[in-house]
Amino acid sequence: MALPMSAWVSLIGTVPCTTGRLSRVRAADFQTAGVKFKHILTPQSRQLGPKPATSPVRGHINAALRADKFSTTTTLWKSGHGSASFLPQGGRGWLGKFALGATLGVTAAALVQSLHTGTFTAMALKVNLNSADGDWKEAKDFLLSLSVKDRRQYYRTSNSVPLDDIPVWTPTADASKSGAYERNEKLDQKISLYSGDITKLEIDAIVNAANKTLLGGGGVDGAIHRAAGPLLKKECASLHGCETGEAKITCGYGLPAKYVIHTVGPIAQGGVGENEKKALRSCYKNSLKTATDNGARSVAFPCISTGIYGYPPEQAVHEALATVREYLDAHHDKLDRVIFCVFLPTDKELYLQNLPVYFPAA
Ligand code: AR6
Repeated sequence: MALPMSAWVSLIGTVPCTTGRLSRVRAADFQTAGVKFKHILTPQSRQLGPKPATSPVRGHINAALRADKFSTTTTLWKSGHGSASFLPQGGRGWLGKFALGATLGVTAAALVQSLHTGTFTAMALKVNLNSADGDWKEAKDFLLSLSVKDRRQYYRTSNSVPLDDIPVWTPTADASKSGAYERNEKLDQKISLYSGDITKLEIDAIVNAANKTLLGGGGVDGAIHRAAGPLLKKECASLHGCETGEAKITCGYGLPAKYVIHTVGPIAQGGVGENEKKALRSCYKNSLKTATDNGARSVAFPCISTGIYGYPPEQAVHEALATVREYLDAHHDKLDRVIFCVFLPTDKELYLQNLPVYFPAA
């Protein structure tokens, strides 16, 4: 588009209009919640012209964002008309807008498109995932409104791993592993064993083995907070902690995962009794419930409590597998994939040995 966005804004602001979809746009909405404006593109307006695959405006702004130039309080679209007169109600409908567009040498679709892109970039300017000064609510609303493809440019980590690249676990026929569980073919495509860093997974939700403060720590908790950026800690601070065995959800911010589900495992350094077992099972169950309650269909677990909290991994693996199996038996329609993300080769071996017990081939 030849004219800069601010010029279009100024031009449109001078045209009164009462009918038509554009007249529903108010300046206050525009400034406070850009996500609402994705609705500007209605099925009808889409027919007028396709959205360009890439936006030079957005590319430019993202480059600036990467360079950390913009603060969270930057407001792009303050035109000379002031916010209240940005797009006034009253005046012409589609015909008038189209005539205006024609006069300017562009189509109405181009005007709609420029508003859509402008809204997006206005919000993008407010989102700085590298600064603790930002408004986490604004960033969260914005990020959760994006498709996976659009969210990729905000990742703070490289080499993300999409769900499609994580193979499903293939049940093996091992008679020596037969246990209490029968084969449930609906589940065969829903389980994965992934060996590597959980912060790289581009899925709906990763689970964090957190502590009761939810304010970060070492181990996988530290890795998740580092990769997500400082806004994660700000949202966590608003949750007022979490009890052992419970789970709370936040945005993933700079992570490839859309959400982080924080759960607090039992401290088992003094040994494992019924309380610790129950608490560990609650971690898995409540994390899965939190995921499904929030529409997250792919979830990855680290080996909760088996690091700093000292739960013996060879015992924890049974609580993890049994709880996931039982949850999937009851709610398989709500989840597409549950990934056991192991970090240590010894944990990988434990899961390889025990997966056939809980997800048998026959
Ligand atoms: N990706 C996947 N798994 C990982 C990663 C990673 N990037 N890093 C470590 N693990 P731990 P806990 C594995 O100690 O025992 C924190 O300070 C690791 O190999 O992270 O529940 C919290 O704030 C192990 O298998 O969690 C709490 O204070 C598993 O993650 C406390 O530690 C869990 O180890 C929680 O201790």
